[in-house]
Amino acid sequence: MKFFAYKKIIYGALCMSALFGQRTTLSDKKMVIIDTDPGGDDALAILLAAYDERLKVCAITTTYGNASLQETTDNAAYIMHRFGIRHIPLYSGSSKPLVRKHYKDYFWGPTGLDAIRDLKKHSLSYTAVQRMIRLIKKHPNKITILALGPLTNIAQAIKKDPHTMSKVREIIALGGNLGTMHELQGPEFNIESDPEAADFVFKSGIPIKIITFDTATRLAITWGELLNSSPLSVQDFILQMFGAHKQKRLTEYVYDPLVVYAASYDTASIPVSITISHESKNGGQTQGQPCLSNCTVSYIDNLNKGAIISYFSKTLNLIVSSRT
Ligand SMILES: [Ca+2]
Repeated sequence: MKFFAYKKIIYGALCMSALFGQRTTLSDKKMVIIDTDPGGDDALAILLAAYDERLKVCAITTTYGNASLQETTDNAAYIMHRFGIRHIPLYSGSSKPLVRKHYKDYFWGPTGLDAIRDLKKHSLSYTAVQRMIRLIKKHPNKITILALGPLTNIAQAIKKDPHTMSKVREIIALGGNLGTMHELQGPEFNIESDPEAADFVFKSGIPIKIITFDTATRLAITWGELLNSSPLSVQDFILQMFGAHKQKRLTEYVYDPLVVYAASYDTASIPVSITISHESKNGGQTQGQPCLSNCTVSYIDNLNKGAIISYFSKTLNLIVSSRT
């Protein structure tokens, strides 16, 4: 049997990992699907998850969000190619919210990766929802979904096959704003992009942990700090991505990678009851109340900045050691 065919079978049976030389065995690892809309934050989250020794990435599924579905998928494919992540399948999913129009954030520039332009076009499969369901069916109660973009793909999967999706181990999402910072009110982008999908997912009964925009902002890990703890290959990528906006970007905060840390360390969370505004304009505002019974949603609040920076450094530096 040819090496690549043999390897494909091994990875198909045990799910997939981009790690080489890992100390943890494949069966010990926490299986994850990364649902994402790259996005510079997403790019680093993908790298961390792919090289984290505790995680086994079964698939990367893309959604519209920071940019169009074509652009976010091209960006994901580019990141995977650039950093040697070859054994994780990439599936594209939703191109728009359940009922609303997609508006781009432009936080990461018009194409989602700031200054990196003219990326190769990746053909779109639109199979993210089916593949997500298929993986959950194959590994019931084992797979955690890391939700880094609008929750449309996950909502579509629950609508299509609620029984199978009830066997998702948990969802860890970057989403919502509990309004704990006076200067940071208003909806958070991922929930605001598709409040109907978010509401559906939050009410599905699947255990969901959220890291909210205010919590992540209060933590205040800057791109500059992440850059300083990264190997040269990642520094080059970050600086290329930032292009002319480098000085401004390096003082801004890192968000999506926190989800990967929470998955890797099973970070504790506090039960919360979330309501999501459905106003036709400016919907997506979240409000939290203490949850006293039948709680499936919780928020992560107890994050340690030093421990997270140390995790980023340790994990990203595996990129160098695994490729040399
Ligand atoms: Ca994102």
